[in-house]
Amino acid sequence: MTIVGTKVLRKEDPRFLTEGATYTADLADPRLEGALHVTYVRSTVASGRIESIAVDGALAMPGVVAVITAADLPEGLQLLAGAVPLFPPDILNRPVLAGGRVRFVGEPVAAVVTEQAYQGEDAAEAVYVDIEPLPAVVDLEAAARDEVIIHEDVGTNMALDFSTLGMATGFSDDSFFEGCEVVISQRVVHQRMSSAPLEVRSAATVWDGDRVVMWMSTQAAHSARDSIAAAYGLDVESVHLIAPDVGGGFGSKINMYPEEILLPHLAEITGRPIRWFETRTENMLAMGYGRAQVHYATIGGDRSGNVTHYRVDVLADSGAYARIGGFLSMFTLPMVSGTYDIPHIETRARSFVTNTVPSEAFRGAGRPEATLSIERCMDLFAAEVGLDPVEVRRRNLIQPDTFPVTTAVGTVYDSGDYEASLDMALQAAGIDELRAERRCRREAGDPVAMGIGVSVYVEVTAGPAPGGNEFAKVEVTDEGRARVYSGSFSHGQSHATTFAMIAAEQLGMSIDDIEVIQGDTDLVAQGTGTFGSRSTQLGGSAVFEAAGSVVGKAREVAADLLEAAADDVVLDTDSGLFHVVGSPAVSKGWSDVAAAAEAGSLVADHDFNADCSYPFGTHVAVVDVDTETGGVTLRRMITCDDAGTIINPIIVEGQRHGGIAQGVAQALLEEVAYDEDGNPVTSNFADYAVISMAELPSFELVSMQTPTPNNPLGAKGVGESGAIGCTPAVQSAVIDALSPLGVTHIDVPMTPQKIWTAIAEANE
Ligand code: MCN
Repeated sequence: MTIVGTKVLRKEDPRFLTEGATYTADLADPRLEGALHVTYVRSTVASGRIESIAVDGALAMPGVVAVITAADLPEGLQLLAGAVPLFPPDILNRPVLAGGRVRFVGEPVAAVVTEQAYQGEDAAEAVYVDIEPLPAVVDLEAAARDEVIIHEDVGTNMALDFSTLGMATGFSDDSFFEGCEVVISQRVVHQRMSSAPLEVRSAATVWDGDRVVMWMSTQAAHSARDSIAAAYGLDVESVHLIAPDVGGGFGSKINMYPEEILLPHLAEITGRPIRWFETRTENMLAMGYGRAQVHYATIGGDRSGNVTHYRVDVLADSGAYARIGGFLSMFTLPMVSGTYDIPHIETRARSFVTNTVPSEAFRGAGRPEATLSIERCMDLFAAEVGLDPVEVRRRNLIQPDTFPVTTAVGTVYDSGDYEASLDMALQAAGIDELRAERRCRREAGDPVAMGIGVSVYVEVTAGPAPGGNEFAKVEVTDEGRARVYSGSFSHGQSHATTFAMIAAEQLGMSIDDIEVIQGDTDLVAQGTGTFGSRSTQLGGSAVFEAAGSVVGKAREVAADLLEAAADDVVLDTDSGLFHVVGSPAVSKGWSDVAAAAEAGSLVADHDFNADCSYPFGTHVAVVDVDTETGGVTLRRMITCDDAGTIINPIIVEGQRHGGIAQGVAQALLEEVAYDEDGNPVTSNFADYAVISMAELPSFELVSMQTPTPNNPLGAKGVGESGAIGCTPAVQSAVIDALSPLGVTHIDVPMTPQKIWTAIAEANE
């Protein structure tokens, strides 16, 4: 029966819509009865030396059980371990609680443990932290100049130079562009963005004898388990990590934070279960942000529109310590060529610490940056050679008959037809009519300027190269139903539906007969987690393979029942019945087979390993820009996103919608900002302009499916595509609208103020 590719409604929804979800902060598990609450005391200055911490006042407050500072922590809990394999040990590592030095506003300095959560809020204010302020460096490019050093013991703000790891080519001299008729340079800003999950961070823990039981809002239960085990010197079997429903992560909940790692210690010293959840403001002060890169990009080619040279210098802001943000350029560097056949490319990438929250991943994580820079350069190049930007793109696109193709930076794209996606998106947009309307309005001198922007993108999923692995186990129960145990962890992506669809099609069962179990390290033997749009191609393929193996075992049992050779027995996946080839009249169902099988034998697991895949597509944005106010109306957003074979079109549409919304947000609205002293000025949803439906049109989605040869499903990832393709298209559309006024570039987010200023400057 064909289930994959059909519009199956989400299995998750009936529970969400009737009972509601159970997030970590809502847990009513009896093991958490009598839990104490933790409130963190945070640094109020961006850079300084802690002179003293006075806790006596807080200890005397009602309900206070303990107040813990760095001085109270055992050796193994001083630094946050894990997360960053690329950095030398103990270099630029993040303390669990800041001791001598604070390096960003919001950094945890002390933990206050109270009977009730509200008592913690009061007591935290009574912890007096005397901090001697030091000069702060907030701006990435200022940090790169090393005038103010953030980690005195390291002596430089540079966290990582990717050339030393062989991941960047390095730069030759200026003769690189010799022979190019046209050379254009642009500084491209990729502002700091919050992933703003609706559920903020939260965790709870209790010791069960020598075992830690921990509930946590995470994207990766098994790696959270491993981090706890490493921090407490335990075997991984001594930690039971449970991820209940998670209300979004978008990259920010891949790795553990100090606020979480400390909880088992607090449970140990108090002998009580511990709960922690943060407020939205704490989340905005201390959960890792994404993007935060600046690129210096230069493009070169000839006057006929052929791009031959590209050079990009990546500066990445890792925040105060070297966490994920310090190495995200490893996802940027392989994708700098975009969808274009550019023979000569040079790259450099360095990450630097600043006095800001340590950066983490955010939807796209390194790839939106590569895309925005090359797409911006394509537009600038087209303007310089006097050709239509679509024409210049078309002229330079990688051709469909060349796949698998290796780009000048050595990345091997698996499959694609970039020009077909461009054609389909342009056709759906009605590009000729749009251009005609734009011409008329320009001629009429309409003060509301119309702009059209196009971006053609490719991204990498299941990265970094060469690829990754994920685990699944499938077992058929005694009643002839199936359980799928997945090492991926859905925190909004609907794996309970899509993984059930994959298993159902293999097993010839109804998806209602399939239960998907995930996010519990005692129930699922191993797992990597959900990020990098990896789950379908790796986790889904693991389910596919494991289910196939179970069918193989079941055929043996059915063969005995049918008194035939196993090789002659087939499973009719339409009916879910086993029969001898050519004799469907006599058959056995899953319940017959399960009853006859040795107990617990209809089970198989699979650790699926594959190369990365490269989804691609084209986004077209149509905007109206009010040249008197700088206000932008995004009129239309047309996208063609090719993620290979689609498992569930409804879910994929949802993923594309979410990604596009966050991509538009980056183009027009959202930016995490600090003042020059490092004080956050966007610490709640009143100051941080989270995008809403009010700013968005109804998206027009074009579908296209070019399977990848890298996995049996033919599926590529789709979770981040919207956020990658859309930002450059919107940026291009706004600049296109203003190009008759002489505006050639505006950094994202293109707020009304920035647009108004660009118009004013162009007028001057
Ligand atoms: N899918 C499909 N066919 C494909 C590809 C995907 O039907 N060819 C379906 C999948 O089966 C899955 C969903 O689409 O149900 C997303 O799959 P995939 O692209 O494999 O991505 P992951 O499941 O690994 O999810 C990660 C991705 C990332 S990296 C971020 S960030 C993100 C995103 O998913 N964060 C999200 N989507 C999110 N959606 C929600 N609601 N919340 C988040 O935090």
